[in-house]
Amino acid sequence: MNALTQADVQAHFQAAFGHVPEILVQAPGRVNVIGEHTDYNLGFVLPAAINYGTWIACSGSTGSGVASRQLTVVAQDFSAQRVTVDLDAEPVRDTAAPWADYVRGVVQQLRRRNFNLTGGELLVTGNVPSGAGLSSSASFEIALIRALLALSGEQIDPADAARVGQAAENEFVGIACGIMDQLVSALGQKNSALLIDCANLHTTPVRMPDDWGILIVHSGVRRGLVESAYNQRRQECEAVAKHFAAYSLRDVALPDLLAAEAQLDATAFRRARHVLTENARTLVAADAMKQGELAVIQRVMGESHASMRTDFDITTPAIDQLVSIMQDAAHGQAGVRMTGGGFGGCVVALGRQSVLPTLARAVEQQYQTLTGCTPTIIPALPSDGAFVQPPLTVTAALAHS
Ligand code: GAF
Repeated sequence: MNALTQADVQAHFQAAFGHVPEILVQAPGRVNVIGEHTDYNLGFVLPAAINYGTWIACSGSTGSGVASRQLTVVAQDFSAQRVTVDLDAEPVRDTAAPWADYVRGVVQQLRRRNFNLTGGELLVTGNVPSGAGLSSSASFEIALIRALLALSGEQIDPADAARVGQAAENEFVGIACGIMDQLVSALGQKNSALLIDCANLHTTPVRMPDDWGILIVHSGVRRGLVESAYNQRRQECEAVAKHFAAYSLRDVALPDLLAAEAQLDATAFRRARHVLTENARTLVAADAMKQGELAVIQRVMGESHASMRTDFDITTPAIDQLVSIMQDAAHGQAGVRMTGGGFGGCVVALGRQSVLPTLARAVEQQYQTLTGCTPTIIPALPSDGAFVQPPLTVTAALAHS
C-alpha cells in the first residue's frame, strides 16, 4: 500500500498553494470485524479504525471579503483537481468532480447545525484503497469536518462529527449508509476494535489480544451496483420492522421473527434473519475478542459470512472462494469473513499473528487460479481515530523526507 507521511502531505499542500499549511488532519478508514448491515437497523457493530486514512492539510483564507467565504479544495489523488466551494451558497451536485460532493454535503450539514465556518485552502490526499469497502468516503468526511472546524476555531463531539458525516452522505451524496464507518473513523483506538451500539451510539473499545492481528485481502472484485443494492437492502429491513410495527429491527426479537416466517415475504424474512442473528454474533465476538477465545471468533465470523451469503445475498462467488481458501489455511487460528457493505471488496481475517502469513501465502497460491481475480494483501493495524495536529516545522519536514 502507498505509504504516506506527514511531510508528503505538507509538500503537496505547498505545491498546490505556494505556502505552508497551518493544520494537518488525519482520519482513518476502517475494517469491520463483524456486524454487517446492522448499523442502520440500530444494532451492534465491531469495526476497527486502520492505519490507512485521509489526510487534509489546510490553512485559513489569506484574503478577506468574498475570498474568506470560500473553500478552495485540491484533491491530490484525483489529478490534483481544484474545486471552489462557496460557504454561503446552496450546494449543487458536481458531476465533473463527484468527490467534491462530500465537501458540499459536509458544509451543508455543518451550516445547518449553525457552525460558523470560515474559508480556507485544503489539500486532500489519502491511502485508503478506494472501492475496497474500507470506508475511504467516511474517512474523507471525518477529516473534512475536523479540518473545517479547526480552521474556524470550533469544536465538535466525535459522535456529532459522525452524525454530520452520515447526514452528508444520506442527504446530499445519496447513499443511505448507517453510522458505523464515520463513528469508528472519529473514535477508533489503537490495538482495539470498537463495539458500537448503534441505537444510542454507546461505544466500548475492545482490546485485541497482543498476539492477534488483522489481515485484509482485497478480492479484486469491483463493487458493482453497490449504491442501489445497498439502499434496497435497507428498505427491505425497514419493511420487516414496519410489519412488526417496530421503529427498527432492533426492536424485533428473533423468536418473533421466526414465528412470523409464513406471513413474511421469503426474501424479507431472510434479510431480517441475517440482521438479528448478526447482532447476536457481534456481541459474542466482542466478548470472545476480550477473552482471547479464538475458537469462538472463528465460529462466529464463519457464521457471519454464511449468513451474508445465504440470507443477505451480498457476497460474490469469488469472495466466497477467497473466504474458503483463508478459512482452510487458518486451521482454527483465525476467523475469516467478507467485510463491509458487500458485492465485492475485501475479506478480513482476525486471529493469531503467526498464522496470518500462511493465509496470505494460500491466497497468493490459489485465489487467482481459481477465480481469475487478482488479490491484494493489505496488512492492517487497529489504529486511533481522527486527529488534528500542527504541521512539522520546515527542518523537521526535511528530516522526515
Ligand atoms: C457500508 C455503510 F457505509 C455502513 O454504514 C454499513 O452499513 C456497512 O456498509 C455494512 O455493514 O460500509
